[in-house]
Amino acid sequence: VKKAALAAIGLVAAAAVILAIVFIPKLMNPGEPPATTTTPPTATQAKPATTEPRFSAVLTSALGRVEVLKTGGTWNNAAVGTKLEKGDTIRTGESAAATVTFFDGSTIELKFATEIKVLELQQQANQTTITLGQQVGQTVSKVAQLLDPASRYDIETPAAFAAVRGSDMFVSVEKDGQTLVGNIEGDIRAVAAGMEVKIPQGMHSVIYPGRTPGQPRDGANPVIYRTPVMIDSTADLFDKNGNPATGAAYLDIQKAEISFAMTSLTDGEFTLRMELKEPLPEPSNTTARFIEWDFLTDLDRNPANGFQWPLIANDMGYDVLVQLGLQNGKYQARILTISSNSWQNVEYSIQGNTIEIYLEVEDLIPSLMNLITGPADMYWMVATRLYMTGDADNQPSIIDKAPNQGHYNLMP
Ligand SMILES: [Ca+2]
Ligand SMILES: [Ca+2]
Ligand SMILES: [Ca+2]
Repeated sequence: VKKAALAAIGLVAAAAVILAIVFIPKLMNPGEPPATTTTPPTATQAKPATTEPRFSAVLTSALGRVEVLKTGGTWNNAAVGTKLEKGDTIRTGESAAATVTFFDGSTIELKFATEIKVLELQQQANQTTITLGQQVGQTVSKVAQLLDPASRYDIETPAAFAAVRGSDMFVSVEKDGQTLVGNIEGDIRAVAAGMEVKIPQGMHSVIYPGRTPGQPRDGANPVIYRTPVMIDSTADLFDKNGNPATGAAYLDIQKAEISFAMTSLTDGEFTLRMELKEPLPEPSNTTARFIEWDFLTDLDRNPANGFQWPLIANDMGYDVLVQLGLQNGKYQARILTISSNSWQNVEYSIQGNTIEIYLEVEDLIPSLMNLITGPADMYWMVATRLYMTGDADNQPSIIDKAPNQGHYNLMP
């Protein structure tokens, strides 16, 4: 209520400034007759103030380059006090920030290089509707206590629909549409591909375009480091001698990506993601002795340390292998630390053709921590291997890897 009252005062103040600008010439020249016109004003020309949309939004803080695009217009610099209506778009420059305050007292803070469009601003009785489209960038929404349970404050992104019901929400949209919705406080939901996920306070969900929301993970507004999305041409399977081979499409890597959600200077979580050409097999649906989907990392960027296997690991000496394995009718995800030859189970999910494995920073074994100078320093790649028999030489029968040469940096 207090928030709303303050915003209302802000709105009135902003309106007063606008009115003052409009009426100052008249006040300064009280005796001057009205401007001469050759035609009398028509009904369409005369626009009484009462037809102004009541349910607007105002730019209440602006730092650096902030621009507004009015419906049918062009981008113009926007100053504090600029009014936004349904259909308007606002964006911030590379080192800019802005805050928009809505008629009900809710605010949205735009961080740098962020663009949002006002899709809906409405109020009927106590029921308010605010819908924003967030194309790119990062925002924090602080939503006024919604009086009516039917009230809505929603943000649409290229990948998802994020809903707040009286709380603080973080939304981050990357250039490819990948969306992160974080719950700073209160009741936050992410909806995508027909599925709604409630995000607990202090957690976030990542939504890839065209996918359902990812399960909530730690951190309301983590800093995300990502590798580029690795695109691996399909039908590029090979055998233990490196010759082209054919095999099930669930061995054929299509895409992969490693991301690190940093929640504090000393904590965070890795998400290792791999998309195959077809859904992973039912455990009973394979005659292979063993199948693995691997994520390999060279923590110290030193090919001389760790495991070298150019057929699988290209130019890396990998220090950690993270593996989803299928053996004896059972899936299991594990992490292998090469230096100590120790295995440890980790959390994973399989959704159709997509594998995700989740690693906490502490999973990377404290003894290895001194190898890591920061997430930006890690080299990654992915591989699949199928073993038909317990070959004496333990060579996989079918392999794919991405990239086919070299490796990916977590942060370029
Ligand atoms: Ca492939
Ligand atoms: Ca190494
Ligand atoms: Ca490949």
